[in-house]
Amino acid sequence: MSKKYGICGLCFHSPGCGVVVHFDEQGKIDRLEPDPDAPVGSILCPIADSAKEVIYSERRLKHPLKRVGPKGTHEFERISWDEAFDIIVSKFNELKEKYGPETVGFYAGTGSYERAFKDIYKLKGSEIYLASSVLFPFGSPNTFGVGAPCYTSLGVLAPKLTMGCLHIDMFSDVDNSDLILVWGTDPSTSTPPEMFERLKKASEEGAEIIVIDPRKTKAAELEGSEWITIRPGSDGALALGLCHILIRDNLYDEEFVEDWTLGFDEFSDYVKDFTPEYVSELTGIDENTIERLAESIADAEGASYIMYTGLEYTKSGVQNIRAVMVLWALAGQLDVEGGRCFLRRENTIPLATSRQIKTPGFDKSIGKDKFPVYALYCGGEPHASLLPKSVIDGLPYKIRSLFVLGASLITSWPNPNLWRKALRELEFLVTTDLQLTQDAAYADIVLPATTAFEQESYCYYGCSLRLREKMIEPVGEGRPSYHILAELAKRLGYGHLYPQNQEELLEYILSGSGFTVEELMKADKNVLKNCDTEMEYRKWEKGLLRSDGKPGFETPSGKFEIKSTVLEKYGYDGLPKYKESDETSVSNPKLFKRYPLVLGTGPFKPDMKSCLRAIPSFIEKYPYPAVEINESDAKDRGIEMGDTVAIKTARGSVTMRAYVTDKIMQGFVYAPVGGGGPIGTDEWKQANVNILTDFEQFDEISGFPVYKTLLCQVKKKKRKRRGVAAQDPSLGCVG
Ligand SMILES: Nc1nc2c(c(=O)[nH]1)N[C@H]1C(S)=C(S)[C@@H](COP(=O)(O)OP(=O)(O)OC[C@H]3O[C@@H](n4cnc5c(=O)[nH]c(N)nc54)[C@H](O)[C@@H]3O)O[C@H]1N2
Ligand SMILES: Nc1nc2c(c(=O)[nH]1)N[C@H]1C(S)=C(S)[C@@H](COP(=O)(O)OP(=O)(O)OC[C@H]3O[C@@H](n4cnc5c(=O)[nH]c(N)nc54)[C@H](O)[C@@H]3O)O[C@H]1N2
Ligand code: SF4
Ligand SMILES: [Mo]
Repeated sequence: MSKKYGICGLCFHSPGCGVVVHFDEQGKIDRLEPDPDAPVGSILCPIADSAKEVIYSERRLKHPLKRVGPKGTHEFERISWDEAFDIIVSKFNELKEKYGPETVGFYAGTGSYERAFKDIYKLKGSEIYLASSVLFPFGSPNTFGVGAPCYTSLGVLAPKLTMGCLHIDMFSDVDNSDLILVWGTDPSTSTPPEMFERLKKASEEGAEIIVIDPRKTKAAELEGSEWITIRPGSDGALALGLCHILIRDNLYDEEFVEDWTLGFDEFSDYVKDFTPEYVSELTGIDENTIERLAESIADAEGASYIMYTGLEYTKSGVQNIRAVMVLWALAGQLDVEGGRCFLRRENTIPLATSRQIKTPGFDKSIGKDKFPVYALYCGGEPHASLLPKSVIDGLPYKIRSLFVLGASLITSWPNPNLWRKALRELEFLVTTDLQLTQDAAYADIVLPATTAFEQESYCYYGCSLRLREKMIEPVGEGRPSYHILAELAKRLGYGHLYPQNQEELLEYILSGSGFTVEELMKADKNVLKNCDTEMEYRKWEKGLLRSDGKPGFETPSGKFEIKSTVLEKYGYDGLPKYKESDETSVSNPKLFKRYPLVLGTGPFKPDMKSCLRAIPSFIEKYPYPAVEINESDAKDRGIEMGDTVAIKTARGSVTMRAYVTDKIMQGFVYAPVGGGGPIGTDEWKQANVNILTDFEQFDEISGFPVYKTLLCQVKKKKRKRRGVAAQDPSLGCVG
């Protein structure tokens, strides 16, 4: 047995937890242990316990594959990497010649989050990483990504429009806050696990923790915490109602408003209607609690929040998040000790961007008209929700081929049948993954990727950067995604545009950072740090936020834009206005009669999407998907723990088991994402939750589907679910 210090390579959502990797006699990874001295790593998430099973899983793809069976099946034969690249390159060139380069597209999913991959293939001019420039030099602007249904609202659009910065340019100073709002996120199960540890510490030290969530997550069980249930999707109304109280009672930061904001008077007029009474009706929270919450936020010696997808997946997701940002600024909790703060720019390691590549044609980018603000901040990235229309209907023109990397379109987007149809319609599809996906059933070529344990790279933690050492050789013939694309670029004739190996990569990425590769190699645990500049607060007053060094914010007006000039320019409401989603008890009472429960969907957190679905310890613990339902809703329906139930929406029905609990509010049910793939138990394979969601309901700014506030009914099923026959065979016997 030997061991080595390194970085966990199982998930990329986290900035990379430091681990001690233990190897067995054959040099295989045996287990992981936390490394508290690493930049992040005092605790590992439960997924880390499964490292060995994931890395050496039977279901890992080990060789490139070529389709031999009909589309819709997973019948492939093994081919070499050379053959695979030859086929891909000749097909891409053929399509380029026949129909134009823009008809070949790329899609990057959450499996592409590895840091070097993100930095090297980032689109020039984009504020986010979730796409790839690899086909830009080929001539195609059509690179899609999982930023279209995830993170961009919170991470880019809302903060950029309001304050001119990104989510990652800020932090919540929870270590110093007296009050912490946990708003629409579950840090106890999200990766990395460190945030929940910090919350625990805050609660032990006497901080008040308020959880605004229709589910009682673990944060709501910490000492000194309070659980406020909210009617799903009404968070924007709550934020506006809290602003109403701050303005009504003169509890807001007048000086800030006067000197540094744009649109306060109009906003103040708009929120006049959001009285505690009205907001109570909309949110289901009683008036006293709303009053008390506003006072607490204004009075706290440092109030911060953590927030995520609970606010993103409604019709006005971006605006709701903006409303919370405005609330924080009005309450004087922006950039103060214990508040929601801006990072000091001096405390970062600036990574190189000079080799980033610009879209070859913003005008040909699909979706720039429908989601112009998304396109603006994402370097012209087309919005992936428009992909099926392009492939199936040729609108605005036909995409004929896709290279999909680390994604699962059929299980992650609403309307799986539409995506199936689109993938079937493609002339040529490549998927690249650790395992077979449902999308691969339509792939012509499947490429095997590696976990990050099998590759060299680096991890970035803001003010520090750490080398990622390869821990083991790739399993089978797997290759890191980064290298697969570098080789693709080379074979398409422009490999020189991307670093082709680790030396070139590090040399490039550190150029201009003030550090050298030699320093990185020599540093303790290969960690470079630049964290010494002291904190300063209210940075807008001191010229610490804008690139020109002037006071103010990096927005078009230089102000904190309560009313966004960019949104107005593109025809949206400038103010953070609240809109009901299309399918709620308020907006569609008729439908509510037929579907009287609110459906929320979200990642199944014991898994990392579907990575663990095939491994024995997961199957033992979670043999089937379960929908959380409140005890009284279950009782009304004669449903008991573990019963097989049908969840129905206006779109369709999905079968799961019932998880009956008092930790979810009455009227709300919560179903896991990730079923519907080709791996795992039959019950998981059949439970694609996105049969229930709606492709036609989305946030108008970000284009994000409304994944969390739809109407449904849940009924007990007596019989097991079967596949639906296309035709009833008994019909032939009638008469
Ligand atoms: N272990 C693990 N970690 C992951 C992932 C994973 O698959 N596994 N996925 C990663 C990814 S891609 C993402 S995007 C993040 C997501 O990270 P989170 O957003 O923290 O994920 P969820 O656990 O879905 O938390 C959302 C919370 O919002 C609540 N909620 C639902 N609707 C509403 C609403 O209308 N209002 C309010 N206030 N709350 C609401 C839900 O009950 C839930 O507790 O997690 C990442 N981390
Ligand atoms: N109904 C509903 N749908 C949702 C959501 C919801 O809350 N409700 N959440 C949305 C969110 S937050 C997200 S992020 C999207 C996710 O959407 P996707 O990213 O399209 O879906 P995943 O299932 O996460 O697929 C990730 C794939 O990456 C693979 N993978 C993992 N590691 C690697 C690697 O190193 N290299 C490569 N090449 N592949 C790898 C995995 O095996 C998996 O097949 O889904 C969205 N869909
Ligand atoms: S959050 Fe879990 S899986 Fe992700 S890097 Fe940390 S320990 Fe590994
Ligand atoms: Mo996500």
